[in-house]
Amino acid sequence: MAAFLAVSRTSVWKSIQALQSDGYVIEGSPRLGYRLLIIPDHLYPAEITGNLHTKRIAINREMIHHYHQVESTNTTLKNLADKDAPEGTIVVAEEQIGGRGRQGRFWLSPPGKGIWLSLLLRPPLPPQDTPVFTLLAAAAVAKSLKIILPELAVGIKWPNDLLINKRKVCGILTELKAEAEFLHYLVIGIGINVNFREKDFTPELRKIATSLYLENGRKNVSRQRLTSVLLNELDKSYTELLSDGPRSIIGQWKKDNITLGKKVVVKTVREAFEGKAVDLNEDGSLIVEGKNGIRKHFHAGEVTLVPMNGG
Ligand code: BT5
Repeated sequence: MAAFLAVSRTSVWKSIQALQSDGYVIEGSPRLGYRLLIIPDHLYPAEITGNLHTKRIAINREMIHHYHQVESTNTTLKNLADKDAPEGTIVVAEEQIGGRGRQGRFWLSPPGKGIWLSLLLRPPLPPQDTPVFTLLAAAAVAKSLKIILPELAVGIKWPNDLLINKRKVCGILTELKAEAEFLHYLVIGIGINVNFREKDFTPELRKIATSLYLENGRKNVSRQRLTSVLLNELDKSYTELLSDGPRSIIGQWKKDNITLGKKVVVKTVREAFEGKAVDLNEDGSLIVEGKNGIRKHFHAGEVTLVPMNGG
């Protein structure tokens, strides 16, 4: 190995030690060499980039920043963005100790159990065009899950939840830095519960959340594979959005959504509006028709699906 790589034996040994301390199981035998037995399911850049064919996102290893623990991948990435990190930069972490949902709510992110990932984009669009990016991310996650686990029925609840069997498996938090007319950058944070066991959830979350492991007949799902597939899908959708506008994103979102056609209550800071979710507008807003036939467009809010006929 040393001869092949034109390095010293000591440097091979040091690298092997470093890999072992990162969780790689490597067997060594004198005069024969080393054998790689187990690759840990950590989201190391080297394990992800090999399967990428992206044009904008994570186009080289340096654009994937991996951490064992952060407060929040969104916060870490915003700091990098403020220091001019390029579009397509990714932050992934094994664990978040201050994972965030919308409006400062918490997002449970235990070590090694999920994908806690943030993506930096700098689209040449005005700030008011950004809500569609949450839909883009939700549709990309839904597509990726279909590729990896085709038997699971994943549905998108407007705007940012992915549900399986009515329980939340993924949430998305899009944050931006902008002036009135100018968007500096967007950070799209995606959290997917991958290999959570029941005990990994808090008692409250156990009732409303789920994981791919739990829905997949209690089989572990490779976080590395899912991350690569997701980055490829995000890249494809983003490229499409830049060249053709939001139409195809809206179309994909509609295909996988479980909101349209349902009775809903949309809670905003101003009101709780009840009606039927009738359509999704090109700008990503949800159109809800109230009892009196009045249609309202919602750009933000909390949707509760109201069971119809006890269903
Ligand atoms: C979200 O907020 O759903 C957005 C979650 C975004 C998380 C990602 S992880 C990477 C990036 N870095 C971050 O710090 N955040 C992003 P919201 O719709 O407000 O939902 C929050 C609510 O979901 C909480 O109040 C809990 O009830 C519930 N919740 C918390 N952790 C959960 C989990 N792991 N799975 C399912 N539900 C959870």
